[in-house]
Amino acid sequence: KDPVVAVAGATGAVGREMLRILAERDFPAKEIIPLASSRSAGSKIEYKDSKLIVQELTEDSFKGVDLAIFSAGGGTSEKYAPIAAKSGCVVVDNSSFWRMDPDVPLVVPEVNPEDLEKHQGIIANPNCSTIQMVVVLKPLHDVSRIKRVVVSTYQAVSGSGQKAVHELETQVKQLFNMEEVTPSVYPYQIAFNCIPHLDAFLDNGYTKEEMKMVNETVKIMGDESVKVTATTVRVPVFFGHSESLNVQTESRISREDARAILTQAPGIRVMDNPEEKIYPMPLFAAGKDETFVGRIREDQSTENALDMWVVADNIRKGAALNAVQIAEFLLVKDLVRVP
Ligand code: A2P
Ligand code: 11C
Repeated sequence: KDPVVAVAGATGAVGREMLRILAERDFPAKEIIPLASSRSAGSKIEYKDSKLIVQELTEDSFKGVDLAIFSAGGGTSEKYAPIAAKSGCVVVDNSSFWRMDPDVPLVVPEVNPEDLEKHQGIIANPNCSTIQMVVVLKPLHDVSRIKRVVVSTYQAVSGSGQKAVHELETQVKQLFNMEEVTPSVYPYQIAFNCIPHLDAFLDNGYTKEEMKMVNETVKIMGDESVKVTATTVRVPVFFGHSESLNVQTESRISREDARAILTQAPGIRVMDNPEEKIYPMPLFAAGKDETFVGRIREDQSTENALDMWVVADNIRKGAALNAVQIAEFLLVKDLVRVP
């Protein structure tokens, strides 16, 4: 029997993409219910050939709902995910709120789908910058254990939601018209700038976004010995996060072997032909499902390390697609039920 599916945050950047992906992949749902705040209740949202009416998210929203995908902010997930699970609805949550809870699996289907078997009603979708990194790390780790990763990110404004996409668009127009720019989502002008500050700073000098990459990677890979250090940077790109990775392994993996391993791995497209100017870029990764890898080379400065450049659509694989893939897996394995 096909499940009744709710999408909480259906009017947001990720929620809209979730609906598009559910439709594109013809997700077998008996009914799709778009939920958002009272601000957008009653508005219409397209799904396949029909228009769905957005409903206000309330404590009663999950009666008769089998599966809910949330992307409406951490506070909303904190409050409503347990209410949904209690009423028998399995939640796939895109916020950061439940990710590090030991009872909540944190899943990237290409990496640790087996963790879904032990869900208790809530499943967490990792941070976008973590997802595209672990998709690439896992197949290498399976060949030679990863000891250390140094990552620097170049993250698109869509990671901060619809308002931030609008802010970059507006600032570019204003600057071309010689008008003054007033930042609102970001602490500084984002147009023609790079901001090394995503989310709040912590006492250790890292930002929350950077520590998500450290802690989530260990949980997803199921290996505390994988050490990660991250510098996360916001860049004036609309869609598609890029990452420079330096990956140190226990034994040597040659450039050719790395290409072969990654070519065979699920969810990855190797785009690595420097002579032909072929390498991944957000310009081409936006709107695509795969995680793209290129500029693969052995690190000349040390032993057993690889450098590479990884790009993925942060709203698709980094959020909406990964969540829908989790939902598909739950359905196939008959796990759309709260134990
Ligand atoms: P709304 O459009 O009604 O404000 P984004 O990440 O692009 O900013 O989108 C956030 C999403 O989360 C939107 O769909 C937004 O709905 C929804 N949302 C935000 N706060 C709440 C809330 N308190 N209750 C329900 N939905 C919320
Ligand atoms: C960004 N990674 O690009 C953030 C957005 O924990 O889900 C997602 C934050 C999260 O701004």
